[in-house]
Formats: sequence, structure tokens, C-alpha cells
Amino acid sequence: MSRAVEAPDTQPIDRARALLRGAHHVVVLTGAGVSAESGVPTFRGAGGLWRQYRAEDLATPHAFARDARLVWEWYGWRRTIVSGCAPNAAHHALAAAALSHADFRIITQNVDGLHARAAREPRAIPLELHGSLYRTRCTRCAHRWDDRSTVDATSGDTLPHCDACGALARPDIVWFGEALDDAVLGEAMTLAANADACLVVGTSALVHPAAGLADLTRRNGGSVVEVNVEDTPLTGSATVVLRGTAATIVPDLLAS
Ligand code: BV8
Ligand code: ZN
Repeated sequence: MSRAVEAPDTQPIDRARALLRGAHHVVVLTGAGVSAESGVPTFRGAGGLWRQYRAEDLATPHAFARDARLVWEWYGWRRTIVSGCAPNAAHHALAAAALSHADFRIITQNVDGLHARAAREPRAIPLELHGSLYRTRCTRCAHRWDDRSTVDATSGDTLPHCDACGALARPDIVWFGEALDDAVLGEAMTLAANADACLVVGTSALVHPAAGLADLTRRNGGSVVEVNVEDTPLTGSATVVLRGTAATIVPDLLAS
């Protein structure tokens, strides 16, 4: 495990830059904060999505069973908002770093697809822990498909249905109380455990098991660099904390 030689009393961003440059295996964990400057509402912050809605009312299988029309209305509205947003400088800097660094993998909790839109090559496409606003899957058979369509939530009949078996379809998103995809979570945990450095950008670090990935890196001797506008449960154990917005700090941090 390589450890960058850190010059004494340098600025946090210099220390973070040295850590990332000296790391052979870098993993990045992003949350809604990385997309905030693209105009995508975060969940829990001021103006966040869940100010108007409560997570437990919408992002759960029970909510969908109780009122699929309301849940689809919320996801359709989010899909439309995000379609009008563009990747910001943080997404682009992370995508560029994934191409210039030998082993630099992006893992995201976000379902907005902005990392993938910033990626110019497959290896910059992130692991999407919680699924995607732009994928829909069947509630009955294994069929799942890319879906950028506008959702018509007028009635149960106009909601998306599976064109393979005709059953009601649902967003291909991991809701609270649902397990993450085994393969995706397994790969994310392996990447985090083997990383020399974990760069955490724009997450409140409240949602598990995603929030535990940075601890996995740290417990295996790696460093954690946190970029956020405020403290989170990870801040106290991070190797370096960079206080500020993703679109200003990340490009500066990763500039070659
Ligand atoms: C599961 C999809 C088990 C929906 C989401 C311990 C272990 C395991 C589970 C649990 C546990 N404790 C509790 C649980 C249950 C639960 C959980 O974690 N609850 C929390 C709330 C306590 N976890 C689950 O249910 C998970 N499932 O564990 O299953 C299981 C196993 C077997 C069989 C059955 C079950 C599933 C979790 C996934 C839930 N789905 N999203 C949707 O998107 O609609 S989670 C949701 O929160 C989003 O995906 C989001 O990504 C995620 C985390 O939020 P953030 O991305 O961090 O966003 P947030 O707004 O909170 O914060 C933004 C941050 O950015 C802030 O810090 C802010 O300061 C910062 N910021 C703002 N602007 C900027 C910025 N930073 C930089 N620059 C800026 N400009
Ligand atoms: Zn089906």
C-alpha cells in the first residue's frame, strides 16, 4: 500500500492532492451534493427534495404498493428535472481523472445519470449503487429497460407497464428497506477495501450500506478525503477534509 510522502504544514488541498497522486487505487463515492451545482435538488439540504416529500412516503416498496401513481409521479417529475440539467465541472473532472489515472473508479449513490453523461469512455462510467432514474423494470418478470420517457401518471392504466409480460413496471431504483444489487455492492466493497484513497464528494453519509464504504478504505489502511460544504458523520475520521462545493474543489484537487 503506497503512502504519499506528505510535506509538513501544507494546505489541506495540497495534502489531499499528494494523497491522491500517491495512491495506486483510488475510489470515489459521490452523493447528491456532487450534482447540486448542476441544479439537481439534494435530498436533505435546504431546498432538498425531501423538504416537500418524506422519503418514507415515496422511496419505499410499501409506498409503491399503496400508491404507485403518486410514486411514479414523483419519479417522473425528478426524471424531467434532471433531463434539463447538465454535468458540472466536478463530474467532468472526475471523468477525466478516471481516464488519466491507472485505477480510479467512481461509485455513486445518485440516480441522476450525470456521471455517465460526463464519461467519455466506459471506465469513467460509475457503479450506480441505487439504480437510475433512466431505467425501468418489471414488478413481475426479470425484464428491465432504459427509459427516458415522460411518465403519464394520470391513472393506473397510463403508468409504465412491462412490454414482455404486461405487469406494472417500477423505477429501477433501490428503495429504503430494499437490498442493493449483490454484484454491484460486492464490487463496490472490494474496490473500497482495496483502495489506497477514497474521495468522498457531496454525501450526508447517512444512508447505508453506501456510507460505510469510506470506513472500509480507512480500516484497510487507506486515506479518506472528504469534500462537502458541511460536516458529516465521516468528517471526524477523514484524513483530509476540504470544505467547499464540489464544482470548485474537485477540479482543483484533480488538476494534473
Ligand atoms: C438496505 C434511491 C438491507 C431512492 C436511496 C445500516 C446498515 C444497512 C441498512 C441500514 C442501516 N441503517 C439504516 C438502514 C436502512 C437504510 C438507511 O440507510 N436508512 C438511513 C436513512 C438511516 N438503508 C436501506 O434501506 C438500504 N437498504 O440496507 O437493505 C436489506 C438487506 C437484505 C434484504 C433487504 C434489505 C437502501 C438504501 C438506498 C435507499 N435509496 N435512493 C431515490 O433516490 O429516490 S437513498 C437516497 O439517499 C439517495 O440515493 C441518496 O443518494 C442517498 C444519500 O443521500 P445523499 O446522496 O448523501 O444526499 P443528501 O441530500 O442526504 O446529502 C447531500 C450532501 O451534499 C450533504 O452533506 C450536503 O452538505 C452536501 N452538499 C450540498 N451541496 C453541495 C454539497 N457538497 C458539495 N458541493 C455542493 N455543492
Ligand atoms: Zn414483465
